[in-house]
Amino acid sequence: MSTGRGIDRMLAASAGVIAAGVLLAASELAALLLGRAASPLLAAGSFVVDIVPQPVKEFAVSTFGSADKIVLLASLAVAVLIGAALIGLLALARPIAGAVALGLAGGVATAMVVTRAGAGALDAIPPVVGTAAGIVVLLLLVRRLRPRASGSTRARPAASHTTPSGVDRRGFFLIAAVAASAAVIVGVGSRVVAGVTTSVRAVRDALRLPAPRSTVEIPAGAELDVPGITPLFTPNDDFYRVDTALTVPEIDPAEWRLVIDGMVEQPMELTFDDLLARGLDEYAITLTCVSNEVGGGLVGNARWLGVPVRDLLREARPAADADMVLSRSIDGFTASTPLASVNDDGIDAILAVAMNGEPLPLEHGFPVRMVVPGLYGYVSATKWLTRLTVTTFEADEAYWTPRGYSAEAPIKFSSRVDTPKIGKPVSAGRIPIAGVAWAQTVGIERVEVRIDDGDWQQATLSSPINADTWVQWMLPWDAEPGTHYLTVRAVDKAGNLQIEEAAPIAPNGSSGWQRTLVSVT
Ligand SMILES: Nc1nc2c(c(=O)[nH]1)N[C@H]1C(S)=C(S)[C@@H](COP(=O)(O)O)O[C@H]1N2
Ligand SMILES: [Mo]
Repeated sequence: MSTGRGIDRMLAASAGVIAAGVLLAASELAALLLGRAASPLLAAGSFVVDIVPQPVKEFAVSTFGSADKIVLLASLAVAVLIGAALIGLLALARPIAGAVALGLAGGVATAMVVTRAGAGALDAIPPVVGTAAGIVVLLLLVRRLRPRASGSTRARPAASHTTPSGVDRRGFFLIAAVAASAAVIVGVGSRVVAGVTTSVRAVRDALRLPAPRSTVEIPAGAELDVPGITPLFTPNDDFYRVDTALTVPEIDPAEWRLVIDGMVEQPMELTFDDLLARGLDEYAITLTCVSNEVGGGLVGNARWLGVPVRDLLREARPAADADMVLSRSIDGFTASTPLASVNDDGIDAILAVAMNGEPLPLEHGFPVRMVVPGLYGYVSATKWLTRLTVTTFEADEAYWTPRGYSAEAPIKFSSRVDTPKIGKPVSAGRIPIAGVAWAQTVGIERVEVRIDDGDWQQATLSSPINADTWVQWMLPWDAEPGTHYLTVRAVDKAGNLQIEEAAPIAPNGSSGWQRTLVSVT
């Protein structure tokens, strides 16, 4: 009977997998009925995102790029599959032990769900209900695979549908088929229904923002006419996205609240309409990620509609010894911004509601995010903003601070070559070398390019919109056949030369001059 037992083991493993599927599907259904967004798998994924050490996270981003979240979820799914199969095998040998193991797994999932930011005790119900359903299905299935003692009290039907060992495979297949299809239908169905009924995307599409009181004036010559150069404004669909959110938070503006609290004389709470009623102005600000390598693409420029944070803080009246604003996202992410940066009359730190002429895309923080010129995104640009807590750097720290990044991080100004493209040969003759350079809050004074070991040549700059946005630069080049090194560096309006020494992105941003190899044919 060894092959028969081998088959039963495989079936037991699949029983574990089906039970896990039932667990997940039943939690989705319970979450839908209760109006909760508790998906145990996503909660587990978010938990992993928060606990993995920084080098692993960097490895994931550099290896899988923006597919890192999909890779994470796929790996989790594989881990769940393996774990579920093992539980099935255990249940075949000892049903109670299998049930306990599944119960423990469900308990861990429940813990992950209820410890997510913004979760409450009610969020425990879906995974608990799901776990109970999974255990019932597991026991029903493995029972069919266990040989019965001859002294069984239950009458056995004629041997036609049981194997000689007394194993009821036909009953197993029947229950397995019903449970598996129910899990798929209920699980997928609940997700779809939840997606339709809570579609914040539709709310966003229908949202009409009031016209701004002022718009950014774009000077003549703000955009150079060079094929292959980065456009002056980055279209929303091309704008880089960096965050720790496994699924994009969906916040209905009608339910959005901003709490301003901490070391303030007058704590405040604002609705979305309260914020809009203050009047919107337009700002052009270039956003940069601390993870941007020299020459990299984690930088983008947009026109934002928003309200200055300083106006709100003026009403809240921060205490004299406060020195930080801890901004918090609905998903628990936090950023520590120096109070001085958001209070400074010369720095347009804003709460933004629109990006390039439309409400913020969900991925970029709908309905409200922060944008602060001159600071890396992780210390300033909180998306899905819900709270501003006035505090001190001594008393509080933000999401990335214990994970290897500086608590304060002004952007290191930099310059980048966009064309000729790296690794793409160009034909000999007169061609433009061009790119962008940024030094938010200060402005770019000049950009210089060196070809091979030649002299530094001054590039032509586009007319800057303001000091907070990047400028485009270009230099015509008589390219001769062969391979050539192009090096670019910038000087800011304060007279500082871009840092030559190469630095990694941690703890406070990369530095160095971009040097690219071009082959001319
Ligand atoms: N809620 C939330 N906001 C966040 C982050 C995040 O992980 N969660 N990441 C920050 C980082 S590191 C950057 S660089 C910017 C990126 O903004 P973008 O995705 O709109 O380009 O958002 C910031 N705001
Ligand atoms: Mo970032």
